[in-house]
Amino acid sequence: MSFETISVIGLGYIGLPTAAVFASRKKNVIGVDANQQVVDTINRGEIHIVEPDLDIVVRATVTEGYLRATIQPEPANAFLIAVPTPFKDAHVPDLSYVEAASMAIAPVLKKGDLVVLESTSPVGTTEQMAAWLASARSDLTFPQQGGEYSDIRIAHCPERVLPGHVLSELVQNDRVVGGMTVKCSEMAVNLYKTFVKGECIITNARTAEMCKLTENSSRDVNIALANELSIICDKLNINVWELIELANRHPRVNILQPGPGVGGHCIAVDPWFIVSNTPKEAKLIHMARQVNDNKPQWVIEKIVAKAERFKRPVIGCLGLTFKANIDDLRESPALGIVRKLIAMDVGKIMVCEPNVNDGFSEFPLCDLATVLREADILVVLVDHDEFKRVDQQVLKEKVVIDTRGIWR
Ligand code: SAJ
Repeated sequence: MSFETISVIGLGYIGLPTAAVFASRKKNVIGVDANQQVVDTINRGEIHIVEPDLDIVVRATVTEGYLRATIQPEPANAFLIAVPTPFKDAHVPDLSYVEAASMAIAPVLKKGDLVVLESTSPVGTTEQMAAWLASARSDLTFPQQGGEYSDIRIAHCPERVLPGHVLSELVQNDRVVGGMTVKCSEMAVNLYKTFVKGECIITNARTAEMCKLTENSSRDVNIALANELSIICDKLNINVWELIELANRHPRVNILQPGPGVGGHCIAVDPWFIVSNTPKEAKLIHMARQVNDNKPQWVIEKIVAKAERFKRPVIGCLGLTFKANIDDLRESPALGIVRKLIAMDVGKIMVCEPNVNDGFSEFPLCDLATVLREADILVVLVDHDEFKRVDQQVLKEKVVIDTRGIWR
């Protein structure tokens, strides 16, 4: 199977780089997105997200005619679904985008096609997707009915790339490929081998779904331990950064770093898919989410306690993004903390975020030198490189709350 035409549904942080990488291997790629602006931007050879080098690959593949975007799905040999899987109220997974994508591609499916779900999904979503497709196309057989002889092959292959390193991780990382049958898995491996240099490891769809959720839950639980330690150490007057460095000298200990909370659209979301599936059993995973979600409030209380010593302090907040050296504000604990400080009117709030400029208008941003000069209280919320380079002499007269441990 040569996969002459590949269609990627959802051209966001995962879908667009994936589409571009297939196109860079001289595959005809049809990118599908429900947003006309996104479609127009890509067809001009431009991009709507920030990811190093992605603009170059998109411009080249659009110009050469290998990548093209459209609103309406068209026939292809393989369909990759990379749409959002957020949660609704009470942390219940919202699969409406997967359902909409399934219904959109169903009319153009034909015998022999492969459909891969890439979106991070609760266990059972791939089977649900197959059921949606089958309900729309009773003239075709799917793995749940036809087994190894089905007309359509279906697999789950979760994305695992780190924002900021997407293009290299797409190629280098191992991929877990969970087909609904063995033939489904084998076909999906053939597809990914177009560009993946890492190993493609075959399992079933449910295990592949759980594997992705486990990876991000593992990180969340480990960060929760670090965050809890930071609160304990604060009470016991111990430097948590030194403590973790020392404990990590043990050959089998590897504690992660505390911070102001866990942000981004993955680690703060995915563990809830496990909790939602198995609420009674997922005790530790649930507790870790709560520890990490409560950390911003703890930071706010620290700042308020320090502010009480002043009449109306200037509070300099350093960083807004969800982690260092990126421009992504999604689910950012730093942004949540700043918003709350402004709403509480704790003092004069000055914010420096060197990676965010155009289009941010919620409150004014200041340059680093001004914040360092004017602030009575300095709060490090993100460990951007610019902040790490600050001359520590400047900090002498200030109250410092360093949630990332960059100025130990
Ligand atoms: N964080 C800490 N302390 C740490 C590490 C991270 O507080 O020691 C915080 C960060 O500041 C940030 C949050 O956790 O707010 C998440 O950052 P991250 O770098 O851990 O992860 P993401 O969300 O950028 O990407 C993760 C990755 N998953 C794992 O490393 C297991 C990535 O490989 C996944 O593809 C991605 O989620 C995803 O799309 O699911």
